Amino acid sequence: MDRVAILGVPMDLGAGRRGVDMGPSALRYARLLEGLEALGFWVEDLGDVRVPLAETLRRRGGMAYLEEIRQAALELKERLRALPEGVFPIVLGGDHSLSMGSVSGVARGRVGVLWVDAHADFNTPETSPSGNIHGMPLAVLSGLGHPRLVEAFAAVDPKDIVLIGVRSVDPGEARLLREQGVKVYTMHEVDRLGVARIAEEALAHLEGLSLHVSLDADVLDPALAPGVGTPVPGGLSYREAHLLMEILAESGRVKSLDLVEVNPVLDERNRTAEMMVGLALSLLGKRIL
Ligand code: 5AB
Ligand code: MN
Ligand code: MN
Ligand code: MN
Repeated sequence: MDRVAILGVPMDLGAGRRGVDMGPSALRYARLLEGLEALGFWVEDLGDVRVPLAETLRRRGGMAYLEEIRQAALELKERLRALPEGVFPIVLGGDHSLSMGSVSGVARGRVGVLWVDAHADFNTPETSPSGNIHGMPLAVLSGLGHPRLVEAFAAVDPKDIVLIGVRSVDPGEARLLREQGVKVYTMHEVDRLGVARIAEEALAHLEGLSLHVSLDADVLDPALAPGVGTPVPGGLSYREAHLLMEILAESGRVKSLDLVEVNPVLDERNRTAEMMVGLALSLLGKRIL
């Protein structure tokens, strides 16, 4: 694996606040491509998936922009499907609803999903307190939720999912996670067990599977990464986040990555995007020595 493809999804239609549509620009500006090249990868930036501007659309209640989000995620899915085998895709978001397209696009047969996020993103229209679709992608991928999304994107066995860094879960969502047998490491477990043990357990839990990492910027402590729309205190430290990426890199099993939910409008001098780029480089093998 020495080729990386970058694909942006400038979408904020699934989020409650505007601005994550600028995430792909911020991540590129933080020199992702140059960093990857310095690691020795042959990198191609494939540009952005087309996403309509919120200003040109009418918002319709809960499940707002359902069809537009579906269409953008479908385009992402098709573009990932079209990549030659062995190319490592990095998808730049954009709100987390895009991961319906990224995970289903890379899932050739069974795939293990590492969802690294302050939130579980396991709501359905019935359990969601907000109606925002970026709180639903992991449920949709597991086959739960709005039929228009499930028929397009259901792609994973919930038992092949591991959540890490969680500290904000809605009541109905918690029940669904338990029912579906999703493996969840909350911040409580991060504090008790440490990230190294959790990474090793997660790799063992997903034994034999190729892995997709979906990294939501809000898993980081908001003091470190203020550029997110749904901050929750008590997140991963710089060191924990890097160690997690390094252990996953050592496994050699990660085949694709999402960098999502970076909101430059809420950031301080692009530091959240810079942090995310640093983590991506660690996941792709960057070492101190
Ligand atoms: B993110 C919340 N659970 O459903 C909801 O940033 C927040 O992709 C979802 O993790 C956060 O609206 C979605 C309250
Ligand atoms: Mn998320
Ligand atoms: Mn989140
Ligand atoms: Mn968010």
